[in-house]
Amino acid sequence: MTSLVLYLSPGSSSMAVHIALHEVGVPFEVRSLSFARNETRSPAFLAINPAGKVPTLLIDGRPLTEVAGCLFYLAKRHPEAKLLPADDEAQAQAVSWMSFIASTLHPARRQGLEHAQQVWQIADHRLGQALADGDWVLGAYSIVDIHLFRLFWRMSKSLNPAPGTFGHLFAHYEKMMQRPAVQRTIEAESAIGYELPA
Ligand SMILES: N[C@@H](CCC(=O)N[C@@H](CS)C(=O)NCC(=O)O)C(=O)O
Repeated sequence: MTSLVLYLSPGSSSMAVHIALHEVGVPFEVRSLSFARNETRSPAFLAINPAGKVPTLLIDGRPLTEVAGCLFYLAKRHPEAKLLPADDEAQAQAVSWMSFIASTLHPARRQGLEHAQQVWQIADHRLGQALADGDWVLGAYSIVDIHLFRLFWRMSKSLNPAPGTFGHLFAHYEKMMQRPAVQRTIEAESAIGYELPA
């Protein structure tokens, strides 16, 4: 059996991979790193991931980094979990969404509130178009829903949304919160303790 070890910090980007591991239902080990104690910058961790970032997933000891890479691996390795539709165009949409989430949405808040609100409005509009074809971003539930949810879960309060804005994102968030894999992840990570900046 493949050995999986997830380096995480509660509530951070690694939460998406933690949710996917619970969705897939395979055994895995968690190693939690403290931002407050600078553990992502320790020589031991930098030897595993020179970028000093979580998530880092060890697959039989080999490191895999970046949320999108880890989610893609878990979905492909465990097709029975149905976390990625099989057809080429849907997979290209998954890459498109996860690139947009990682490169545009994730860094947006650092560029100011107004910029963040603008890009999240694009995300909300794009999500509204996607949901016209089903309950989830790609029609069927997938790793894209997990990636998008984790970032909105983290960012929604600091976006200071006016009432009635981000309607598609909030509806998606509520649906995600019903999933046992999401509930188990939040339970496990809150038990370790959040150290996220406000
Ligand atoms: N592009 C990366 C971003 C990962 C990332 O920014 N991780 C942050 C937490 S959200 C981190 O590990 N920061 C620790 C540090 O920079 O020391 C991904 O998608 O995985």
